[in-house]
Amino acid sequence: MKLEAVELIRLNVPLKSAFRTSFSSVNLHQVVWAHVITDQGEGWAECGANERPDYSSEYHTGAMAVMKEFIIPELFGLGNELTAEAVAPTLEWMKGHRMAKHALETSILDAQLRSQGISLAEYFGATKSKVPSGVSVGIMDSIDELLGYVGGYLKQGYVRIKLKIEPGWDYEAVKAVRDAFGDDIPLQVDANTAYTRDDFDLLKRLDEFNLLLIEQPLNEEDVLGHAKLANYIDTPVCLDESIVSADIARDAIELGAVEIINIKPSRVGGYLESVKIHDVAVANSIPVWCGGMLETGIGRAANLALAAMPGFTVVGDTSASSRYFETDLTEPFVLKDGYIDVPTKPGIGVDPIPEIIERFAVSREWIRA
Ligand code: OSB
Ligand code: MG
Repeated sequence: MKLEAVELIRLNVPLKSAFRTSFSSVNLHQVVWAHVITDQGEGWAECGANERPDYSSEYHTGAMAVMKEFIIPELFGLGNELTAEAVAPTLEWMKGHRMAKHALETSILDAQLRSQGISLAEYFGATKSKVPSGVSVGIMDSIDELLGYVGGYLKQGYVRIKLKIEPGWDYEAVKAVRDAFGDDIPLQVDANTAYTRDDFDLLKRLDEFNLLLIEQPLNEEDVLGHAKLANYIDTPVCLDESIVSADIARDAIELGAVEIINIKPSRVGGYLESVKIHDVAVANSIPVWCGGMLETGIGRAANLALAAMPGFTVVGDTSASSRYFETDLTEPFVLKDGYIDVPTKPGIGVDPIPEIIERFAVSREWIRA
């Protein structure tokens, strides 16, 4: 393949309700899409970067800058040698910027597979045609509000609930959900790095709720702290922010810092690295699940294909598009008896709807060879 042009589209898509985590509260999904034109056809991907560098060091204006200044010129430089598999080796000299790399690698993978008539799920060797769907529930202003949302999601059929937590919104919130909905609902929590090594006793109190896991309680760089915590509490420790590569995953497993891994393709630099993390985890009997970054259909489609791989034995955050959005930017992803169908069409398997892109796009910029 040969790369001919890249369009970077910045979109502001309203959320149905504010999504609050320990690091931010957002009403708008502000996001960048990469749209590549190759001699074999086009491809699409969603960059996982947030508006501010609050989840990771990347943010979307920065991601666009690094794409334009460094990544896209390298890919033009490959000439006819461009393949999705060549992207990571070509960019290996470039430190970090994994979300920016992911957006380009994935849009090129989409173009490649569309031209070959192969779906992303087939390319991954995925074994499932539908995946069970969990939902991530933000921090609320009151316990009543939280119970209203959780009850609504359970009624819709979500098979697992994840509560965002932070100091002051942890034990009581989890207890209220257990008291209201019982001990049998699959329940887990995500702290997005909000605790420290001084909080181990507080986190140990959560053991009484029989949670599936606690996700990223400590700072992303405190891998050893997670190993100490995993030793101290009964709730399985899951890492999200800390796991940025297959090498880190291998080390965290060996250190006893991680018992379950959240794989987010954008965080780790793409789907090819995600597959490597899946393989490392499976080889070490560590279950994995697919996380999300509030993706529109473009990102959601590809995550579902990944989640259909055999090692994804834990329910992920791959919720229906109606969880976040009033208006879909692609074909919708619909919850059916707790499951969402894995796309079967070539590439990521969905197409953006041009009129809807026009409605939400705040800028569109072309970069040509
Ligand atoms: O930590 O998993 C996270 C959303 C944005 C940034 C980080 C996270 C999340 C979520 C929601 O929990 C996942 C989703 O439904 O896409
Ligand atoms: Mg998380």
